[in-house]
Amino acid sequence: MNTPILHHFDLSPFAEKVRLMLGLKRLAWRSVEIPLVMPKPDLTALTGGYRKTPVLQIGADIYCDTRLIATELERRFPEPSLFPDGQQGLSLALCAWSDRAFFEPGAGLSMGMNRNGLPKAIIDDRKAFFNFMDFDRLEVDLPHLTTQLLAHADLVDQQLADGRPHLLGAVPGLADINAYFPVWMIRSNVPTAAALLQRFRHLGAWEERMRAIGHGDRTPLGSDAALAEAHSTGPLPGAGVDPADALGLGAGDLVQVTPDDYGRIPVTGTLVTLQLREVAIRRIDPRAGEVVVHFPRMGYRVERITA
Ligand SMILES: N[C@@H](CCC(=O)N[C@@H](CS)C(=O)NCC(=O)O)C(=O)O
Repeated sequence: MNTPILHHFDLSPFAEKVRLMLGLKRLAWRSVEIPLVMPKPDLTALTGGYRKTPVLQIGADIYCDTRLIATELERRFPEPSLFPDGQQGLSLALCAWSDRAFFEPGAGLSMGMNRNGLPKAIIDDRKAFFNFMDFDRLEVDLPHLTTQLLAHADLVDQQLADGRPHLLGAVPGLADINAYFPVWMIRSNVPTAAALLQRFRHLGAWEERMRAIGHGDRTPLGSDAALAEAHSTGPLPGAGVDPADALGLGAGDLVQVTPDDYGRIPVTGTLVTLQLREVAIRRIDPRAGEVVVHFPRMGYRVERITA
């Protein structure tokens, strides 16, 4: 029951981030393939509406967003660490860089170069979802997006320029995984990626080292089995509500939690955890039973609602 379940699809770059975390920690995990577009009824039965990819399930605890998934995996499975040499704050801070500034031009290039070959359902879904992408200008913007992507890839190359094997030293960690997943995305999706990236002298060998981390020990699982597992397991007790929290909320308050960037679908439940690093809400779902859905504080708006 404590074996993690990752709800994801193979093409997802944010899921690649978590697959590498699982690989670095050499964990066994179960893989539930989710649809690429809405609706995702089996996923949202667990999350209460959150639709982004990936989501990590452990029993009846559901972890949304890769930055919280990183800290939860580290808490439950400390060794090998995602934060070697005490680099936790810096490594997590880098999520703000790579999840947005590095990812967005890469996602724009991937979409802009492939949109003619993609099913209409995917284009329509992502048009409504990726509010940072101007679909009317994507083709015109390809050169600009290329410059932005390369400027960020260059930061990685600069950091590796003294010959160190990984970004913060000898051992790989979340800092590397953060920097790697946008590069993985464009290598997978952008036909000109090899030509674009060949100017960087250190990137390629580092990418090979990152690939060698692997994905741990993955076995497939059906979404019905994942829902049944949530249903038959109770969630962990929450960490409680910080009385000094600026929002002034209390345990048991009915709240909604909403991403503040894209995919702004609110999730409603009763508050069980409100701490500096995490918010978690309890909800009852007819199929998943009693679950607790966890989010990072960073990037999520928490609001009290009246029933
Ligand atoms: N902040 C989120 C971002 C996740 C995200 O944007 N994932 C993309 C896929 S790589 C997504 O949800 N795409 C739409 C979908 O899968 O429905 C995280 O770190 O997990």
